[in-house]
Amino acid sequence: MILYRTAQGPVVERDGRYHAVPVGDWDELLNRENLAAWLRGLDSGSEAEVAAPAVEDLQAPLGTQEVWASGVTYYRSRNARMEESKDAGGADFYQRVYEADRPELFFKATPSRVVGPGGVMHRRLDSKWIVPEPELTLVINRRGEIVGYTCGNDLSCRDIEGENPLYLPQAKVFARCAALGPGVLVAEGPIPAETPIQCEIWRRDAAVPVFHGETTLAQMKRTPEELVGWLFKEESFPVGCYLMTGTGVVPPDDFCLQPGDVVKITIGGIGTLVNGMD
Ligand code: DO4
Ligand code: MG
Repeated sequence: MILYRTAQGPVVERDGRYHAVPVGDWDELLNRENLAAWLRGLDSGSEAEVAAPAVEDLQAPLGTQEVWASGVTYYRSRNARMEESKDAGGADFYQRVYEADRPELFFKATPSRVVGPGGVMHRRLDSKWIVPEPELTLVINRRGEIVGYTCGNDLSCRDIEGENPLYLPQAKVFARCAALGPGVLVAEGPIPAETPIQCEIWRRDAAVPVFHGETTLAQMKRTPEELVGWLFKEESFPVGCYLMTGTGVVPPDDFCLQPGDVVKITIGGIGTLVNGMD
């Protein structure tokens, strides 16, 4: 089942058919007891059926939740970070966090900094090395239960974070720095390890993408439950929160996003999140 947030209210796709969800408030919906079972049991009579939402009607599938992120959860990210920060002595601390019990967790965005499907993300103008990070994003209710999964883009300024680790918030948090969507795969069990995560970047009218990369969840060093356990330690989220789980796909070191680029992030079972760059 995929839950979409549209201008007309939440819509759930079940076995290829779409139904309006009779709870308009996204925060309330995410925090329902047994969300998956409740959505499965919704009246499937024709009166509840609606047309598939048009792409232009899709909104970022979040309410008032904060978005957090995990880092260096894939070997590919560990290597990329060690390379970008070598002049700042980064080799050691990225290797250490990759191996430590405690993961890297950082604040990524408030809802106003998040764009939805088709939204335009912002290239920080004081960065000369900005890249998308395609990340499985966990949708977590106030009880710390993973209720779903969506595609996330943790847009990152590699030059700013590589210059000095204390600049991480500036490399990560700025206007339109995160994208989520297209919908939420409602968790009816753990997400399979073989789930593919792909990223394509298209430029102007090129016939092929300027970048294509992919990984699978099996390459992630930590489990979603482990990351959520750390995030909810000594912290509470009254309406739940979203957690990006880190990137395993990094474009080559000479790659930088350009105005007009289109980033497509596809995660198996969820769909494709498409965003332009300003
Ligand atoms: O430590 C810097 C950020 C890491 C990150 O965002 C990732 O691995 O996805
Ligand atoms: Mg990231």
